[in-house]
Amino acid sequence: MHLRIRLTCRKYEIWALSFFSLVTGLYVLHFSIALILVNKEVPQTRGMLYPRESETREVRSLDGIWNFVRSDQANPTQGVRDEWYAKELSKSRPTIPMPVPASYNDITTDNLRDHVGTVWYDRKFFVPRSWAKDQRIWLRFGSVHYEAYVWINGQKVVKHEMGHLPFEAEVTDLLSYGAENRITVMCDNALIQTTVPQGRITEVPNDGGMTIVQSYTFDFFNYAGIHRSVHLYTTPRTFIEEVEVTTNLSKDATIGEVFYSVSVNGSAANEADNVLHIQANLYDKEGVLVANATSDGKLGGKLQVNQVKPWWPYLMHPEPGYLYQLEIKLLATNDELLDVYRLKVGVRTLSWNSQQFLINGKPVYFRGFGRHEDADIRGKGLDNALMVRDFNLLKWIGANAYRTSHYPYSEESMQFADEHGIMIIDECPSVDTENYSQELLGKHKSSLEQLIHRDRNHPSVVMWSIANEPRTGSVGADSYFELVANYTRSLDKTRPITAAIAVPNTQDKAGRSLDIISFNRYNAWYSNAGRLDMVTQNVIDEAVAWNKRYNKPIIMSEYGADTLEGLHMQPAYVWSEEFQTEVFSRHFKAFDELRKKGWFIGEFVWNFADFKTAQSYTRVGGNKKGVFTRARQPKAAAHLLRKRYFALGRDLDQCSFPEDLFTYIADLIS
Ligand code: GCB
Repeated sequence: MHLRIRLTCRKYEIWALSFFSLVTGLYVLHFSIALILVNKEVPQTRGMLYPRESETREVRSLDGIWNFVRSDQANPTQGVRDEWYAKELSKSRPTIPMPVPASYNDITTDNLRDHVGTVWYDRKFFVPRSWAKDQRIWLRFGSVHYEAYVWINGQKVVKHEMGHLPFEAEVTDLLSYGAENRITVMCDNALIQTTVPQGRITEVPNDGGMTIVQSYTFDFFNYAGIHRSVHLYTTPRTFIEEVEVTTNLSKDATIGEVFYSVSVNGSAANEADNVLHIQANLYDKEGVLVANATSDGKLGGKLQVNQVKPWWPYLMHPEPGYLYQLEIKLLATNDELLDVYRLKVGVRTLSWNSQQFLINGKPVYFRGFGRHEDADIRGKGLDNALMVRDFNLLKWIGANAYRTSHYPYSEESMQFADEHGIMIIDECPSVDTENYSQELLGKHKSSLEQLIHRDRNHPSVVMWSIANEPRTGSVGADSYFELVANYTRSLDKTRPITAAIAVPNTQDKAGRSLDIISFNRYNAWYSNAGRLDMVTQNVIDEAVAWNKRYNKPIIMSEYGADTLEGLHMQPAYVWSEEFQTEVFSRHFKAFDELRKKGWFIGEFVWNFADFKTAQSYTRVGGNKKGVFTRARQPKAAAHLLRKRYFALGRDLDQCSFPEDLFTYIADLIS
């Protein structure tokens, strides 16, 4: 096994000077000042359908309490050299209990929080005898941050680099059937200049000698561990490995089309006399069959839905988030049923031009949030209670969108967004990207490939965000982002591409490669702190400048102010609830001016809720720019924002007001 030992920072190769661009059959070479980037192929994801039971599939969760060991920081590869995976972890080191899924950082009372390097998990589980018959067994992780190495019964299974994205491997031949098995996972949280996101590892003196320190410029805590569920699932020998769905609507939105394409894995797919085919059935919410089709051997086709109910965002239609169920049956030549997989499908179209972004032909105005997957104790661990609470709050406040800042969120939350009509700007884990290099480019592209592969069928996903606050003014940014954007487009042409940019528009080199420009700016906070009189015109001027430069739709993807709940100061003063409320209000004024111009298409508050960051003197227990506290209770500004989001909903989308939107003050008629 090749293990990255990253106790010292790697050296970066800055390549020769040139302005030459060459296209060959395989490569596109981009040469710019001091950096040459080669557009190499990246590995393509296969399979990874969300684990779902059906008459041909079983799913088992391995979530629960696992055993846990942290490696010695100065000796992160010891466990591999000493083969800790060959037997129970407790035979090599004392173990502690660790919940899965959860970040490990905030579970114990010691300094595990700041551990850098590898940690180990293991647990035992039974595999039933019945699974031995004519099936294949897959082991799937929803996400491990950052890098994972997995063994079953001491045998190497899979290695995966990149947090927040699923990976899986077949374990059919590694399991003992009707017997106990052991799974071992080593997880490495170290971030360096060629990981996504980037970080730095340095060795510095401390009171005990030398210690290893992880630093990063992004503004959220580098939580680590097995963050999402671990599943074992069965498939038949020949099974549905991939399903890709796209949809279309007739001009009058009465007829829907669902295009499906299926890939199959298994020996039956290669038998000359066995032409596999697909029976595709589409059911509405009541379970009524509304369309069906049988494919030829190409395993793809089209379903036509008359009197279709399109997928609409929340508050844009009385019945938002309408989903059909697509049933895919894989059949052999003799119509023998080989496999069944079902998924939800929303029928909608997306389109965009230099002014607008449209869904089902109707212009969209985004009113939303930047968010984090973050909570006390469990960190970034999947938590259904928190997820459902967050969606209740999103709907209470009248939001119709959020950006998955600054990494892909759980698959469960993507499904929830589909159901509730919340639009998602789906962001890959590239945040604060700098020091562009060939290796980084490969990883960045791979993160987008994995993200698009995972999320391409979600109607809620309306845009890809290829980065947050990259240093797009620096050398190499132009060709780097052109390559990243073009690669993203080559994977999905149905959605526009954006990035949340923070450099001044005069310095930016990435906007030309995007379809929609998003910018982050903290007027009255990081610039002109406390000056509420310096917000509105600055926001207007900057948005206008971005539009003028690129002639593309503009979104303000972040604005806000840190706010300590319960701190009140009149007149408004930084950190008080009054100040956050005022900052929002000054932005609203700017947004309303900008909306009149026709190309300003959305406002996203930073942040939905308070969240944890690395320790610094600018952060009091974390970033406090939440409209909700970390415990998901509203600050004063939440009530103001709610009135605005519903007012926009009524003005633009003719939604009705909730009864409790305005508190009774006086009977003004009498
Ligand atoms: C930003 C970043 C976000 C930070 C935020 C802040 O521009 O995109 O990750 O948390 O500023 O509050 O500083």
